[in-house]
Amino acid sequence: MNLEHIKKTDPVVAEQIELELKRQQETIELIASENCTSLAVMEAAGSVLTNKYAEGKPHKRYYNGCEHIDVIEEICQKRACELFGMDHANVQPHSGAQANMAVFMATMKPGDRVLSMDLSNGGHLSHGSPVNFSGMYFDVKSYGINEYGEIDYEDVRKMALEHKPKLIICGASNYSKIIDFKKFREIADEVGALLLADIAHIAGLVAAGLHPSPAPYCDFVTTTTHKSLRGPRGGIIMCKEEYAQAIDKAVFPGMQGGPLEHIIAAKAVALLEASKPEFKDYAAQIIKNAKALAQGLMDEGLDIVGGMTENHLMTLDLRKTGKTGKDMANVLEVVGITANKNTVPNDPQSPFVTSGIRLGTPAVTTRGFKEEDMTEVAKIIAGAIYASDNEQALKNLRERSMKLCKKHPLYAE
Ligand code: DSN
Repeated sequence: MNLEHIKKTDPVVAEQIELELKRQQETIELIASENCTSLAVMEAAGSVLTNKYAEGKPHKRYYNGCEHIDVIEEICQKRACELFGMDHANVQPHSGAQANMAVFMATMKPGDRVLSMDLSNGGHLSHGSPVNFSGMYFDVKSYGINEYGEIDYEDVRKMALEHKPKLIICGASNYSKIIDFKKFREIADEVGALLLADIAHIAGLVAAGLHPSPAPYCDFVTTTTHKSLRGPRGGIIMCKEEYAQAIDKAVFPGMQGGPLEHIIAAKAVALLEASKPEFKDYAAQIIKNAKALAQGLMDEGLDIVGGMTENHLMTLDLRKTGKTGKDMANVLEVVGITANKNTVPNDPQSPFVTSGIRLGTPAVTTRGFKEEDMTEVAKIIAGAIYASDNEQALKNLRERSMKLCKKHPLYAE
């Protein structure tokens, strides 16, 4: 990776970038929302487009000199609509949370009611958590998951009938089962609610046709672009044509100023990559790897919330081991595996401690890990949890994880 200029100008920052590259190369990344984007995406993100102000929409800007920016942003919008089968795309949101915020702003007034998945059951902060704008300004009712780790659609229906929300949100940041968008549509129709699918986690699987698409059923679809979709860090909102104007107005001038056109160019590159046959193979391997990891962990005697995963992620339930998510995520770091602590349903621990660890396979799949590698990863994880106080055992496990990293080099060019 070429850092020629920054090394001269700012060696302190350059050194940290190099160290971060080394960290990524030498650790097994199992944070379910992370990925390793392509060099092509990074070139776009690091391009001269960062210099340009382009408030407004293509061909309706508040600044001159946007002729190339317009072409890029239009290409990005078109690629998003084609890939996900939606009428309209706004590719300017800086993040998934801001994409969701814009949908709230476009559809509701403060105090209006929303029905969404509870954060501790796998939802997202921006779907109505009390500490987030969504929970502060809107009246939020939440559904959760049952003992099988699944959404109970009958329960969602009952809640919708009781609370009559204006907006229903489906989509999660920690849910390992297929989401039935059709059922959500039926519930939304029964109570006259609008339906938003936040597919941030599963966007890559949806793009590859390996998870049912929300497009036929949802009024709005939001996503981040940096998770399983493997693009730059950012967000996109897609919607039915009738909501296009309201969404565009909510993003700008409602919430944001100048769009990050270098990131929009990188989103365009990632969307093109995601439309290729190789990406379908990649997404299929993400799921195979997740299943192999889940099976490996269960074979080692560990519990997974809801049992076998159906997508790219799972939550390890540590309750019967007597260990916490916080401690075990730190132990995994010692053996060269990065993951995050996560609550499990009815968690006796606080959200800062937790009894679970969320694990996902998009990033390791990008590196080329296959099922047999995931079985070895499962053994390393189990070994670390069972021998968390044994320094020598952890050292040996670190050597095994390093061997896997060397077998599948990252950014070696
Ligand atoms: N922080 C993301 C995740 O880890 O799932 C959600 O925004």
